[in-house]
Amino acid sequence: MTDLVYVLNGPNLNLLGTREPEIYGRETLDDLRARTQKAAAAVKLAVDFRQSNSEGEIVDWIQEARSKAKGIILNAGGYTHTSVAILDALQAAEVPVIEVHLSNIFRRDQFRQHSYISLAATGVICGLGPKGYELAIESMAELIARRAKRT
Ligand code: CA2
Repeated sequence: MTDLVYVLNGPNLNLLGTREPEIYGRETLDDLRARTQKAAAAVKLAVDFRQSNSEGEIVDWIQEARSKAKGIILNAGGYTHTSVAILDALQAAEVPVIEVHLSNIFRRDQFRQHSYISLAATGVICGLGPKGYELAIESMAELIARRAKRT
């Protein structure tokens, strides 16, 4: 059976492609979804790609991933820098987590340079724009394959 990966996107990422192209590029969230699904098909993964502006909904999806998915790729948007609740959910999820950001958060405001999410992440990709989602998919496929060999 094809392994399923949750690709979760946080607040304001639904605005992609409409404003701030100098920071976030010109691709829309739908473009990003298509790109991610294509990369997943190439490594034989299935993707459930979602976006929410609500912290609680993201926590619910992470809890759901524990039983439904083999891994989580997460761009938590602004919650990256604030959310202990999302960190707690990730730490309970017991599946590999890759944190992704379109922009290089270390070249931006100081408050963006700390991530709660990173404490639960196997790896972090930032600053590479939409390509980062493809790289996250490829790396997740390897993490899942490595885990399957252990069991
Ligand atoms: O670089 C990233 O992917 C971020 O996670 C994006 C978040 C930001 O708060 C993080 O520090 C870094 C913000 C997403 C907002 O997206 C917009 C897209 C277009 C127009 C306005 C906002």
